[in-house]
Amino acid sequence: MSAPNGLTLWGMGTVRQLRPHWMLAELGLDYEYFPVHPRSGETKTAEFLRINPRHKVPVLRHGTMVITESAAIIEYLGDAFPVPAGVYVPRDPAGRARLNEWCYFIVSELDATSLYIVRRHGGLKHIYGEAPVAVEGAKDYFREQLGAVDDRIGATLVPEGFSIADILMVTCLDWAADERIPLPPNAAAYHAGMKQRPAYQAACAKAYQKS
Ligand SMILES: N[C@@H](CCC(=O)N[C@@H](CS)C(=O)NCC(=O)O)C(=O)O
Repeated sequence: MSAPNGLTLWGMGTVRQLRPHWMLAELGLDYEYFPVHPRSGETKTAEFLRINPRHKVPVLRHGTMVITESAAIIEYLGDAFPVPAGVYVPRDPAGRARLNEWCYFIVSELDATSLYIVRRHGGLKHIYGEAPVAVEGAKDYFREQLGAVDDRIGATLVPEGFSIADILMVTCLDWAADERIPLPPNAAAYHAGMKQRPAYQAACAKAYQKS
C-alpha cells in the first residue's frame, strides 16, 4: 500500500519529533507513520541507517526524497503542499528573510546552543557526560537570548500569521518548561495561546502516544 500523499514520517517522543507532526496537522495532510523512538536502538538498525546514516529522527520521505532536520522538514512541507488560510508561507525574499531570521535564531541559539546542552549534559548525562557548569550556563544563555526578543513576541512571531517559526519556538518553549526554565512574560502568554491550537494538540497526541 502506498503512503498517503506520498508521505512517510519516522520519529516520536521528543519536541523535535512534534515539529513535523504539527506541520502536517496544520496542512491537513495524512501520512504513513513509523513511531521510532530516539535512543531506543530503533535508529541504529541496519534498515533505519539506510534511511538516515546519522541515526537521527525525525525523518520525512516524500516520494523518493528523504529529508532530515526538523526545521528543513517543516519548511519543505509548507513549500511543497497547498497551505490553508491561517498558515503563512512567505513567497518573497523579504518575507522569507524575516521568517528565517526567527527560524535560524531558534534552531541555533535556543535549541542547539542552549536546550540541547541542558539535555545532553543534564537528563542524558549517562550518555554524553555530566557538565553542571555547562548546563547552568546554557540555561542562563537561553533566558538571556529569549529575554532579548521578548518585546517582539505577540500572538505569532511574524505579524503575517502562524508560521513554521511558531512551530520551532513553541517546541523550544515546551522543552524549556520541561527543564523548568522560566519564560519572560510575552513568551509565556504566547506559549499558552499557541498550545490551544487544535493542530498542536492533535500532533501531541500522535508524537507522544503511548505504545
Ligand atoms: N537537529 C536535528 C536534531 C535531531 C536529533 O538530535 N534527534 C534526536 C532525538 S530529539 C535523535 O534522533 N537521537 C537519536 C540518536 O542520536 O541516536 C533536528 O532538529 O532534526
